[in-house]
Amino acid sequence: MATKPPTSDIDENDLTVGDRKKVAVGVPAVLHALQMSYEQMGAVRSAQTLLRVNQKDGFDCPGCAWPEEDKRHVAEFCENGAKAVAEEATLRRVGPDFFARHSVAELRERDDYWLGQQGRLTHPVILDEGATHYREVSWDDALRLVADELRALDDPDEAVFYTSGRTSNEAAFLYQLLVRGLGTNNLPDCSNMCHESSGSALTQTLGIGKGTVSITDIHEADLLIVAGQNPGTNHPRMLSALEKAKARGATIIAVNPLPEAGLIRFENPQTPKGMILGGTRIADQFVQIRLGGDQALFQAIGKHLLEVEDRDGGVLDHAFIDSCTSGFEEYRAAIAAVPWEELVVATGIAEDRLRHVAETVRTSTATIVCWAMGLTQHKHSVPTLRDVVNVLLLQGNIGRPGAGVCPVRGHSNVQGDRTMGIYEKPSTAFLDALDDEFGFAAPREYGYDTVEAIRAMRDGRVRVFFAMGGNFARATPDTAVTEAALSTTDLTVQVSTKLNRSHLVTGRRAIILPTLGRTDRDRRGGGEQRVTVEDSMSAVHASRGRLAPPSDDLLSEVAIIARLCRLLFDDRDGEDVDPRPTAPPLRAQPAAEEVDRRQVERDTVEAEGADPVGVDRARNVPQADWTALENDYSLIRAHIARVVPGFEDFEERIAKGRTFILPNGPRDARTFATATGRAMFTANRLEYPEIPAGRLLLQTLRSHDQYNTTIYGKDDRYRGIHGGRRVVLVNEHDLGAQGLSDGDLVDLVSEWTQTTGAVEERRAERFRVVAYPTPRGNAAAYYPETNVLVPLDSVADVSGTPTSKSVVVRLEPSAAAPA
Ligand SMILES: Nc1nc2c(c(=O)[nH]1)N[C@H]1C(S)=C(S)[C@@H](COP(=O)(O)OP(=O)(O)OC[C@H]3O[C@@H](n4cnc5c(=O)[nH]c(N)nc54)[C@H](O)[C@@H]3O)O[C@H]1N2
Ligand SMILES: Nc1nc2c(c(=O)[nH]1)N[C@H]1C(S)=C(S)[C@@H](COP(=O)(O)OP(=O)(O)OC[C@H]3O[C@@H](n4cnc5c(=O)[nH]c(N)nc54)[C@H](O)[C@@H]3O)O[C@H]1N2
Ligand SMILES: [Mo]
Repeated sequence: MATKPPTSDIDENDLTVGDRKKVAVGVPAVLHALQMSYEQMGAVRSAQTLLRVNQKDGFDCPGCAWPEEDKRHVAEFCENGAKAVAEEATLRRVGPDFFARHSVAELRERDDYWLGQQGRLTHPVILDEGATHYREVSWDDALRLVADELRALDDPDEAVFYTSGRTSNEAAFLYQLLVRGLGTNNLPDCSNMCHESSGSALTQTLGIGKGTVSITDIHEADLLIVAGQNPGTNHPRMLSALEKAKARGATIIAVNPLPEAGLIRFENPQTPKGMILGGTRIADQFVQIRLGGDQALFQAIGKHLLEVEDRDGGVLDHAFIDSCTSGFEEYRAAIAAVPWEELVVATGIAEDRLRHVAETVRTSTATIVCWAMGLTQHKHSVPTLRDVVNVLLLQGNIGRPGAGVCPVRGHSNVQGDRTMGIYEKPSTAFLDALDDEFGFAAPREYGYDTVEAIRAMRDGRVRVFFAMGGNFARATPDTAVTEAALSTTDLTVQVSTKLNRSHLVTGRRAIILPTLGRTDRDRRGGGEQRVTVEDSMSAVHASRGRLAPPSDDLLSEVAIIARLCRLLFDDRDGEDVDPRPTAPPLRAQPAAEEVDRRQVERDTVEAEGADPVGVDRARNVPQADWTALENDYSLIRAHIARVVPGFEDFEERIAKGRTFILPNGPRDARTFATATGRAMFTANRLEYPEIPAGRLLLQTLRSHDQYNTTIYGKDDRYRGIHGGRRVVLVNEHDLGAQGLSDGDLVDLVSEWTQTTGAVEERRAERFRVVAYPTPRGNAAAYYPETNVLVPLDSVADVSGTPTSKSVVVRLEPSAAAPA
């Protein structure tokens, strides 16, 4: 089943490399976004759509999770937000006729760009066992088949339910309920590959797995450190906030192996000044760090602060350290023991430069550290982020204006999905509240995260793989292993908006369930439905699409899950289910006495210490009026309000375009729900990657023309690369040392040493070498083409996140014949 992913986008003749851009955004960005919108949507729909992005009665941009400013611009979108919208609101369609024309085998030869360009999915389709083509199937038959497969499992842990971060709060909440109602916590999500390291480090040290700043804090900061992040491409609206902070006198330090355009200069297309006068220089200091050197950088900053404190005093916030933190002495001792020479080696930056950065931190009155994947996707990411927290704690930079931690999230609702319980390691408090609300006993045993799910499939322990969005086959590491793993299952189910490779790497049977996106109008139960999302700064607001959906036959994510719940939890004797959205509820809410009876049953089970999984599964299911929930999402919000802390009066608080901010102990009151009840200093052993002689450390990153595995085009304008994606950026001195020159074709071969000492090799063929100002010993190439090189077992300690920014490779002259 698993074949090599296609390499048809290698086109050496089209690929050109020009000058790098020093300015991000500006007029070319606007033109580029509009051009793509027109191509996909036409002029009228483009104007209708783009004007509604992130407006108070509009829809949440499906692009990134950066918050909206309170005073919205008329056009509150960025180039890449506009591309994300165009990609979803496209007028191109993939219907049953498309699948009749193209076999799965043929589609598997197409690259990600081609697949995405085909348009929106319009009908449920099924790939029968042994079939060569998907064929149309009714919603009823498709959902019944899924329910039957799930019911037939020997053990609910034989099913895995993935989530990508575009799913709304309402859909996410219902989805996790379905999964726990079945009896498993196998809820891996994209976050496992993304900000899991942030969550792990922040939960331990601050007692909350989220950031502690608001957009106002960004504006009011005195110093912003932006580490391991490329906002010019991935969070362009963040540049406006940084510009505002700068205008008020903030200093900005960019920490990155690459001189990314957005960090160097930025022209704001939303202000005439930005267009005409040539923009702001964003970063005051650019710290060109070695890949994986950030822990050393933050240890160096902490070391300098402590040294100056010992000498002159006046550096530390003693009142805060004494009253709000634990572990300070252990941290101080550990940092004192780290030699400066080692910090210099790990960062690749001279001691006086490191001290200069640290002096900027010392003199700052309020510091925020922002970060993204450059800090989370390394083996030692969790200790790195704990050391970020240490530095902030020294000066009391948590829980006061203009200060704090700011992990900048990826997907537009990835943070909300977690808040709604999409998590393989749910807290007992959450499960208890869920049990009480729905009268059942949710399983307590932790489920699989993304990497564990792949291992379980590989080892034949999973029969059904279900994905709520995303592109699992392409986003995950070790492509060959993952594709083989997926194909061991009996059934793969994808709820998707657009065609992608995960539809082509299937189990024995496969089903695609097309769904509505953010921009689509969602009419159910006679009314237009809204959904809600949470941004990177814990602000919750409603989102409502206005466009006519790509086909009348689409169901929302909520409707799909509600119907599955009905089939699984109500229809246990196989009675017929009326699919009409306006149908009366099949059953009323359970009577109060009935709920009480179930409560007694559950208490008995718990008192006897039995595993809830041992409960009679046929009776231990959540109780709700699924049809009513399907037809009125405010009823789901009413459940959320009773289960999830911070959502009290949910419906009222999102009325009329209002936004509310979820409670955040560290930010609101300097309260820390940690093991010590205080913000925790931690002593972390210094780690940094070792690069064997003659090898390079490869980071896999995003170009300017993609949204994760969705490829918008083949240009990476700011980095000067056009017409192709199979490039590897290498320092020119490393090229010289290896006898290679700019323009050569090479294979990338990753080398991974197993715990047994055996060395495994993985190969990605035919990449054009580009001489680029990355630190010596470091290289960069695009994801997802290079996922094939990331070993499944190469994950971050504690968080289990694949080490996508840290892959040891060697370059070999390419032997393969031209494509
Ligand atoms: N247009 C667009 N927007 C997006 C996305 C998209 O694909 N396209 N993806 C969304 C998602 S899911 C996410 S998670 C975010 C991702 O946002 P980013 O994290 O900005 O995405 P990457 O391209 O992975 O960029 C990583 C950055 O970190 C730097 N870096 C790599 N390794 C290190 C290191 O060891 N130390 C330091 N200091 N820097 C390092 C790289 O040079 C690069 O600038 O963006 C979101 N927004
Ligand atoms: N090597 C390497 N690997 C990485 C990374 C890296 O930097 N390097 N980054 C990692 C990160 S940060 C992340 S977040 C993951 C991303 O992993 P995923 O979230 O799995 O991948 P996406 O490409 O965002 O998923 C795109 C697909 O989602 C579907 N989709 C889009 N909108 C909707 C919607 O509203 N509803 C539904 N149901 N489906 C929708 C479409 O069918 C589309 O094809 O990849 C990770 N993998
Ligand atoms: Mo992400």
